[in-house]
Amino acid sequence: MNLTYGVITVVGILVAISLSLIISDPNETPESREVIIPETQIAQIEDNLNQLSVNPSLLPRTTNVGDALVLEVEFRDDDGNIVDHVNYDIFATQNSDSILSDPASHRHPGKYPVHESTTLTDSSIDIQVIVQGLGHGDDIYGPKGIETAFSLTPVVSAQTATSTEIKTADDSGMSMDCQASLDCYTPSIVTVSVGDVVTMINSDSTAAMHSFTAGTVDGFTPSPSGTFDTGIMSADDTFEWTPETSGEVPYYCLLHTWMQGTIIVE
Ligand SMILES: [Cu+2]
Repeated sequence: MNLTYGVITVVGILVAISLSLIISDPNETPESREVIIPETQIAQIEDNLNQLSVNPSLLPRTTNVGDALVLEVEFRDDDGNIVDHVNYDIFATQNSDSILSDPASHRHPGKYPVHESTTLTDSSIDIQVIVQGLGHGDDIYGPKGIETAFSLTPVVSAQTATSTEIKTADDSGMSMDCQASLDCYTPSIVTVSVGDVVTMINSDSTAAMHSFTAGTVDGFTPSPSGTFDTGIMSADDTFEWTPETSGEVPYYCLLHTWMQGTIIVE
């Protein structure tokens, strides 16, 4: 019923109701602004308010694992109308541990609390909202002690980048044997994702110099693609590359062109 909506707008401010009476009464003189609302009318208003449905809903802003839960609580009646001047308690737990406790919260139109928890783990969040009446100070009306339970599942934020290592094989600069077995680089074929970190390491125990140079080799003639190039690496030098687009990226060693590998970027 739309009557409730009109009632909501004056809840907690019964004075406002008396003002509206003044305005609507053409016989009223300025001197008699002290308007007494008939007790029956107050009782009627209180009665309406007490029957009002006040349904909380959560407006989550962040629900990420590793961050705080940040949310506000909005209230509507059964017809979907916004209910303001709501007093409420809100509590949240994770694994039975309290992560948020904001009793005696109050939502005004345009001025409302934003609740923030401690840092979230990945277990589900249990939230309890208890409506504690409408209005301010001693003028509290409407439903009290009405509990609503919510459950939220924290979101694991964007995949953390994984790191992949590619190493040069021992003796790969001295012997072409590794070419046949495709293990001059180990591993010589790796699959990674866009955004991953690929770490290239010259780990050849003979301390030979090598490179990881993107491109192809025709016979012994290299054609660098420019996608990445470590340049000549001394023993134990490392180089990091983060692929930005998907595709196959062949590479070779500048000094030993039989050394070849492929990075598959998905
Ligand atoms: Cu090499």
